[in-house]
Amino acid sequence: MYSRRRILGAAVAAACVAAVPTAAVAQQKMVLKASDVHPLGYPTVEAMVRMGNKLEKATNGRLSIQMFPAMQLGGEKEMIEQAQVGALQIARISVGPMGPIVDELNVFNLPFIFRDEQHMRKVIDGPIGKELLEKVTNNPQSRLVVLGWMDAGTRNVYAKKPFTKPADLKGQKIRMMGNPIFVETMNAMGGNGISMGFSELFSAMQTGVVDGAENNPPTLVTHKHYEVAKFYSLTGHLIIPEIFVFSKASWDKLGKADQDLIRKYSREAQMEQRELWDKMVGESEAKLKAAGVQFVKVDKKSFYDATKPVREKYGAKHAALIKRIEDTK
Ligand code: GTR
Repeated sequence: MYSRRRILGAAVAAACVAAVPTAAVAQQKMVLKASDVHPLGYPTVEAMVRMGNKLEKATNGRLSIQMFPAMQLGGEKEMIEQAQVGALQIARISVGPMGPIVDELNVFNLPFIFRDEQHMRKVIDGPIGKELLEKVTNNPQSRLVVLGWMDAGTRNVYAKKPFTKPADLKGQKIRMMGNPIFVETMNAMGGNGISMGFSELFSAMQTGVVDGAENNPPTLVTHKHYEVAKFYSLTGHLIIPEIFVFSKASWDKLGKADQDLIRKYSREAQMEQRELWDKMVGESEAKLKAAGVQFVKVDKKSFYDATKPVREKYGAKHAALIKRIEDTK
C-alpha cells in the first residue's frame, strides 16, 4: 500500500512538473512571422492575412500573424531555410523548391504530370495529397510541419517571341525555378533552362540576362513581367501546387489547443485561397489581353513528347505513385 501510494505520489508529481511548462507554453503570446514572395492582395497572401485575423480574434490577441509579403524576407529558398531554424514561422512556397528537400514531392514537379488543373485538384484533395503532406511533416530532414495546399494554376512560357513547338525555343534562355528537374524540362522543351531565384527575375528579364520565363497569369500580371514579354505561349508544361508550412521548431513550442486552432484555420485558408485564385486567374487574363499580351496556341503534344525523358528519369523511382495519379479521375 505504502509503496503504491509512493508510486502514485511520484506519478502525480511528475505529471505536475510536465503540466507546468505545457500550460505556460500554451498561454505564451506569440507573433507568428509569415512570408510570401507575392504582395498584399495576392490570393496566397490574402488567405494568410485572413487566417491571422481569425487567429487573433479567437485568442484575444495572444496569437497573431505578422505578414512579410513581396519577398521582404528573400526568395523561397531563403524562406524555407528561415522556417527550418525557427526564424520564420509560416512560409508559403511553391512545391518546386521543396522537391530537393522531400523527394516524393518532385512527382508534382514533373512536366505534364497532371492532365489539367481539375486533375491536380482531385489529387491534392484526395488521399495522395494527404499522404504527401504527412511525408513532409514526418521527414526529420524537412524540419517543417505542412499546414496545407494552395493553388498556382498552370505555367506557360512568356518571352518577346511566340513558341509553338520545341524548335522555336532554340537558343532562348528561359528562367526556371531552382530545381534541376525544371532546367532539364526547359532544355527538353528546346530552350536553355536557367535556374534563378524569383527575386532576381524582373531585372534579369529587363537586362536580357534571360529571354523569358514561365508562370501563371496572376504572377505575370502582379510582377509586371508582361511589360517586357508580350507573348504568352500556352505550353501548360507545369501545374505545380503551392504549400504553406510551419517551422517545426516553433510548432513544438505551441500548446495542443493552439496547434488545433492553426490547423482548423489552415484548412479554411486553403479553401479561401482557391476561391480567390479562380477569380484572379480570370481577371489577370483579361488584364493581360487588354495590355496587348498575345496568348499563343501551341502544339502541346510536341512539348509533351519532348519532355518524356525527364518524366522517365525522375519518375522511375516513383512509378507506383505516378500510376495512382494517372488513375485519379
Ligand atoms: C509563382 C509561385 C511562387 C514562385 C514563383 C516562381 O507562381 O506562386 O511561389 O514559385 O512562381 O516562379 O519562383
